[in-house]
Amino acid sequence: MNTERYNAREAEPRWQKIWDERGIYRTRNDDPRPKYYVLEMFPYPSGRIHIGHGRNYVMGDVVARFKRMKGFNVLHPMGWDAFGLPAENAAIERNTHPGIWTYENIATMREQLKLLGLSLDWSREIATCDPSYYGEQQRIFLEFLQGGFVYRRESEVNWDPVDNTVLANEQVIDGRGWRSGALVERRKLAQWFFRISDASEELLAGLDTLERWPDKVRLMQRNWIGRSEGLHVRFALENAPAGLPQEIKVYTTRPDTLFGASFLALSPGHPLTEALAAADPSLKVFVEECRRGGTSTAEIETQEKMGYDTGLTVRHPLGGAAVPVYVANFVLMEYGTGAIFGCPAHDQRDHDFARKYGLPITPVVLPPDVDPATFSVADAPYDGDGTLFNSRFLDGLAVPAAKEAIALRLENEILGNAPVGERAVNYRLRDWGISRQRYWGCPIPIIHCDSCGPVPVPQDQLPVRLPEDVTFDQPGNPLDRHPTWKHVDCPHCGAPARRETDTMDTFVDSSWYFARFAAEPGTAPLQKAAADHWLPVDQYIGGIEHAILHLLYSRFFTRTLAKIGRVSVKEPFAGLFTQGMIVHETYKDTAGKWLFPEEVEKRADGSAVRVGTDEPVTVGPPEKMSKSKRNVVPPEVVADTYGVDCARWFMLSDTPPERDSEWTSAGIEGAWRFAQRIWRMVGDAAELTAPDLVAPESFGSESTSLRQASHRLAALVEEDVERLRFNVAVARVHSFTNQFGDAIAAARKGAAGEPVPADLAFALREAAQFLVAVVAPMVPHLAEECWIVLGLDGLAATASWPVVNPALLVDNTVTLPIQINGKRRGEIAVSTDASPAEVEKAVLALDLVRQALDGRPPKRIIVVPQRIVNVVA
Ligand code: ANZ
Ligand code: ZN
Repeated sequence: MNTERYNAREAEPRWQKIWDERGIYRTRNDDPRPKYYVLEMFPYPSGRIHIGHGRNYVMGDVVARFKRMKGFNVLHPMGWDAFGLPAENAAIERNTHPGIWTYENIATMREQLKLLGLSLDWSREIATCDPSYYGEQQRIFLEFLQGGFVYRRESEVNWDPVDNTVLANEQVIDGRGWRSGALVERRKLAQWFFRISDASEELLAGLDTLERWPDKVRLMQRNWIGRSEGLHVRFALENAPAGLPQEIKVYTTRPDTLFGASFLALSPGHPLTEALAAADPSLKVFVEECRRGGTSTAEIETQEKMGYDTGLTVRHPLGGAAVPVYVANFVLMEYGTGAIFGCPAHDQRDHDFARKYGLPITPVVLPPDVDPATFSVADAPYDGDGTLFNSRFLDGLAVPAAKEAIALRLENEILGNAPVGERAVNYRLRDWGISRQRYWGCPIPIIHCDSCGPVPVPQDQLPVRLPEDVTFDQPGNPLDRHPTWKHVDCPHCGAPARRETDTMDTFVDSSWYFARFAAEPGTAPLQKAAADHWLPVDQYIGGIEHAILHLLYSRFFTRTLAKIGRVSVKEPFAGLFTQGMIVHETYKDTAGKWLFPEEVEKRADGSAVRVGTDEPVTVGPPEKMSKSKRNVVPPEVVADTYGVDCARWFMLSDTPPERDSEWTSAGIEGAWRFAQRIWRMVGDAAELTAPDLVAPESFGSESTSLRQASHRLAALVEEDVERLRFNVAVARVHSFTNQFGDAIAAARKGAAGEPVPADLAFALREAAQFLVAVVAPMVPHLAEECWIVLGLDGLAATASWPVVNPALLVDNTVTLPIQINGKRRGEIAVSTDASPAEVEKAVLALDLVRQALDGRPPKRIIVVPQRIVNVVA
């Protein structure tokens, strides 16, 4: 018996060192085994990690270790999403360079991740701020540019008029600059864009092939791409000044509501608005007012509706009253045609607008089973299905039929020499603006020349490196202020020119890193053969917060890389899993200050106090672990107490992995007790049996049922891990240990000095080995220790998954009651396919039957197959 308790603190670093020295997690591309690529979304090096960050890495690690045991050549790499704004903010605060802060954090977090015992191939580690990485990204950018996937145009940015600088969306807080507090304005700036909107249809269609993605994520992407089918409708202007366009084209998805139209609205950025504003100073003021406030969609959508009556009117295309034309702040220039017709009775925004400006609200869709005489939309619009009314030839039609009827009619109506209506498909997805007016990012490799325009930096001058000698003592982009960096000669004509001082959105950095990991370390960052070998990622794991942007950009990037011949695969992630968060109670002292869990002591009566005092602590409900609320547990603390295996086990237990899970000290203690239990049982089995047992000829029912349990455990946990149902796998291990424990106790009792019967000994050994192998992906350090106790060769980390005997998976015994002279006397377990003669023989051999017969043959014996055995004595 293992009399010593399992000492995780001593064992864990020792095994980590051994794994490291033997390089067992180092992956080679030329390994002939089938490949398996498991990846967790790489972290942003923001400082330190806490145990809440660890859950997805541990899940990925279980998969990686399991797949290795199943004979795959597993790629499980790690890197750093290292560019971004927080590093610049830290640089400002601490007066250092963003790179210093970033690399310090990387060093800390790397050690912390190593503490978790993750089976990562650290030789492939990358940081996106490394010039070898971002240099390749600059090459890709230029290839995209050449392929027509990148262009430059004017677009709005958040402008801080006090600091005279562009702000990122996250630097606009309640419409004000985060440092100056000034009201933010929108300004136009020439910026670079990726043509992701051209890929809308294929990105949408591709979602259907991603069968191992959560439905929820696919739906979110579908909504984000936002395909809609509608109609372009042209309205003739009645009183437009000469020299201006004489019509307005709108996009609508509800052409059925055309007879309820009570106004048209143009976007403030619409060309007609701009033309009108040139001659109308108050319209100009209005447009400027609309420009105020940030550029984020959320901000635009929550703004109060504002309109400006242009005095223009249009004719309704099917006759009727003239309709006024407004400029309205809620109409986006970047969607549809930048102009709409408003139907206040059936749309909330139009309703708000009509109420504010006193426009008519005419209902044209009647809900089912509602009396038109009492139906009112005065207080709220109705946007559901129904039947058309107040709509001439559409009256009586259901909404879908009415859409079709009016589309047909308008397609045949002529204005000028073109149809009034034309069917159109629109996507919400906008092109991806990648220009950022920041230092800590990948420089856009372009040189601006007054005569040649934007010129690509020649290949042999890549990478364009960030200058090291920059200052953050003034607002704005240090690249722009740098005395020499941007001044270069034009690669075309040699005239003095300027470097592009914008850097790329950091989402670009994370859009191809999974392809970088495919290349062996020290080689070119993006290699077709390597990428084609490893991609797609078989299992990608990360937070739901990346359901849209990161995953969509990566899909677009991969498809575009395929189009320019850099990779063959189109979809980067074949399987996706979005894990839940780890939550923890929060604690506050009497002054309302947040406390760390280790500063709090729970009393038996349920109250909480500050450690070593009587000062009461207020306990708040579990919330996402976060530094700001101090409800975090550092991995070091766990490693020094229970060991990280217990943390790993606890993270995988109880809660389904997609749901949030609460970290409690009771939970981690439970994991610790469980680790000790496995340790004891494995020790017991080792003590009761000899290593290298040979399978006996036959097995009794006791040993057979233990063997069945062992084989079933391996088969079921395999299925659970394949489906990432870690909590179910853990529950199966628990129930197996109950049966295993009973078998050990029975063997111990029966033994009393005698050796354990050969069949049971074999089954006990097998059970111990199966148990250790099955838990090895989850508690890898403990597994190594048990491996030694069992006298097994090599490392648990490089062992194979147990070979399951399918014959032991079918439960092929049946228990038959035995009646003697009509009275139930006992039972017998027989094979389900035993013949009646075999059953008869087995029954007659039983002690209880022999005693009842007392040496005489039975008068009669009746075997009812699968049911009962009757003996007449
Ligand atoms: C008339 C109408 C009546 C509309 C009604 C809706 C309800 P989706 O489905 O997302 O494509 N729209 C069109 N272009 C717009 C723009 N640039 N800015 C703001 N709104 C715009 O939305 C299409 C609907 O959004 C269109 O259908 C249009 O309003 C509005 F009872 O036309 B609808
Ligand atoms: Zn030039």
